[in-house]
Amino acid sequence: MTIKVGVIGAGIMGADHARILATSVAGAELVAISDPDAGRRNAVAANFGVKAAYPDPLTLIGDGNVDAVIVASPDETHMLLTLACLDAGKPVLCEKPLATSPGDCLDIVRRETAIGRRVVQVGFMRRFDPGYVAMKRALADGELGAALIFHCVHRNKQSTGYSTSEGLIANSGVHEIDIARWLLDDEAARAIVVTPKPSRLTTIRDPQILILQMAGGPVVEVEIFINAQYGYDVRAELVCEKGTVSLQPRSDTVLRHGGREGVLHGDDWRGRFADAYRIELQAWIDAIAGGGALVGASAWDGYAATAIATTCFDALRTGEPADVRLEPKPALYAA
Ligand code: ISE
Repeated sequence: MTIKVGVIGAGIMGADHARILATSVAGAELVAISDPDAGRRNAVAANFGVKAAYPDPLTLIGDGNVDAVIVASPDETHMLLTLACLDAGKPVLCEKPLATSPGDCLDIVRRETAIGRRVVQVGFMRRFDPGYVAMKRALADGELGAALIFHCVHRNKQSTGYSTSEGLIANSGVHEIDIARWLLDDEAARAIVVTPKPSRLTTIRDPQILILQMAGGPVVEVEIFINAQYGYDVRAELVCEKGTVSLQPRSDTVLRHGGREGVLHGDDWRGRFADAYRIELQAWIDAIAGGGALVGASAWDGYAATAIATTCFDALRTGEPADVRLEPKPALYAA
């Protein structure tokens, strides 16, 4: 069975999802693309032989030839497009964030809960990254003992178009929030954000240190630095009672030149997480085709990530710790 997929958005991520679907995912066919920018949508359509290229995303969702939808349009459009997919009864993989406010995320959670089965997956692709998957397995094996501290580093070469200090958390920090919840199988209870004097190469509070106290005990500490200049760099080390487990620096090559030895850092996240994106899309297609449960982040996870990020905004503004308050979790998302 082939799942016919429509991709909404032909920007950086939409075009990349389209490419991965068209070239590297078994059992999927890219049948439609939508973007208000004719140049971008026509380029994706031409590159991958897609006949249906629409300016309007709702036309794509309504296209009877489209079985499932990827939403990779601007963040503020995610909520309405995901709701439209739910109304059309089509499985949807929505890029992060699920919506830009906790209330909007809850609208999606409520709509999905009323349907009574999971239709929405949120594009937190790190859950499929082989490195993070191995870290989670190491923790589950039990040899390391209980998790104590999760150190994370999230550096971008240069900011990609967002211009507020909150944007660091909403755009980049949100991945760390999600991976910490997933890895530790725990919920954030309290957030603290501290910042040094900002880099002189930016006008916002960059870098930032985000600290999450998890309900079950561990502390998560995240450096976010989105104008780090030298390249894209994501690191993580989980400190446990009897040892630690870290991500390996990811590079296919080691460069030795001019008296130095080093690994290469790409310009953005697409190379670093190429495997994660491919495995994520394959798992999504397999779940839809097999009628099985979706295995990626749920609408509830999308809500939690946005709610925790919003709590971090408060902590950033006030310089004080802020408590995370989540709504009760519906039974649909138990386990
Ligand atoms: C970007 O929007 C992403 O989602 C990337 O995965 C993340 O690493 C980057 O910091 C964000 O700007």
